[in-house]
Amino acid sequence: METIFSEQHRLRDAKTEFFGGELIAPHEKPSRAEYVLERIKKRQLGPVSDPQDFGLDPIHTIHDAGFVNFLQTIWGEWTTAGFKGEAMPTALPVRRMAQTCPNFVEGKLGFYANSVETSLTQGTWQAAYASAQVALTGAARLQAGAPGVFSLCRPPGHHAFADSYGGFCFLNNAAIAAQSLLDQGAARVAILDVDFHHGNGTQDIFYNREDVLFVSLHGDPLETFPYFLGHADETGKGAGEGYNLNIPMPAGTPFRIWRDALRVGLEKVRNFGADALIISLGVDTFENDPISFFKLKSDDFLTMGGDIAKLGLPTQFVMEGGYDVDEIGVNAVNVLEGFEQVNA
Ligand code: OKP
Ligand code: ZN
Repeated sequence: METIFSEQHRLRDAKTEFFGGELIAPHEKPSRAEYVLERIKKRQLGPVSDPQDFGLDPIHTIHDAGFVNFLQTIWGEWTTAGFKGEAMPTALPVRRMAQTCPNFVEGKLGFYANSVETSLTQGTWQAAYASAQVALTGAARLQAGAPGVFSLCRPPGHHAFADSYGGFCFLNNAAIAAQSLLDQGAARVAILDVDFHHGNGTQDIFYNREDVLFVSLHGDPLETFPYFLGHADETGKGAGEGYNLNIPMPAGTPFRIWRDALRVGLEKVRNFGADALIISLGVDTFENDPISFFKLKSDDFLTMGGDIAKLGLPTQFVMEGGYDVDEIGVNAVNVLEGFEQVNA
């Protein structure tokens, strides 16, 4: 399987993540992508290619123009204002508060944030832009007839909404890829999110649409990040009713139970009649992941890839989370190898 990868991911190299009342070294760091790339080379998974540059237009099909402009300009405004640390909001417009974007940088940060652990830094926009191009290039490969492709995106995307960032995410790579497949002629695209965390941004982006099915398997949002969205009764709205499926699971969930949920999700995708499948591939379901509470083992990721392959759909894997850096490479590449063993 071909991997699409951009060295520009390194430009996202924050010094701080707000965690437990402290500023810590971020979980979402450049070495994550390097571990995955190293494993791809070691296993000889296939060629590694640079992305093409599709520009801003496909990003604007998903994201609000004011939000994209904010991501491009916020670091300059923050340094001009004279702040010493990385850019983070202090006030957020929750429940019935003003929907007008403030003028001052600190207010803008609150207006466009959906969670506050994620700092904005020099280079974040460039890395997020490159990550979206990695996703778009993968989609183009499917369009050209590839049965499978891996977009090694970093930073991740599934917590980015049309007009907000958070949860280590800035641009929604999987959503941008799905829309580009539709714009190139696909009638229906399914997104299956196997990251430990609910893909709240992806759900919201497609919530009232019938041309994109969103299925997510994740930790119960009553107990874990991103909270608020990801409950089983969120099934879509208007024309999108029935095209959103959430399967939240409790702490300690082992692969045996998780795999049953996967079967339900894959059946939903099959009945939808998708032309293409995008996997939001987070491997933070791993038993040793530092911020998650599922119990998958490394071999389980091979099985997962095989189960996905049995659908027989053109499949784009888009990298999301996974934080136990020693194992993230093994686990991510196991999914891809499991997929290829069935597809071979
Ligand atoms: C991004 B992705 C835990 C706080 C969690 C944010 C996690 C973002 C995960 N106490 N902080 O879905 O892997
Ligand atoms: Zn995650």
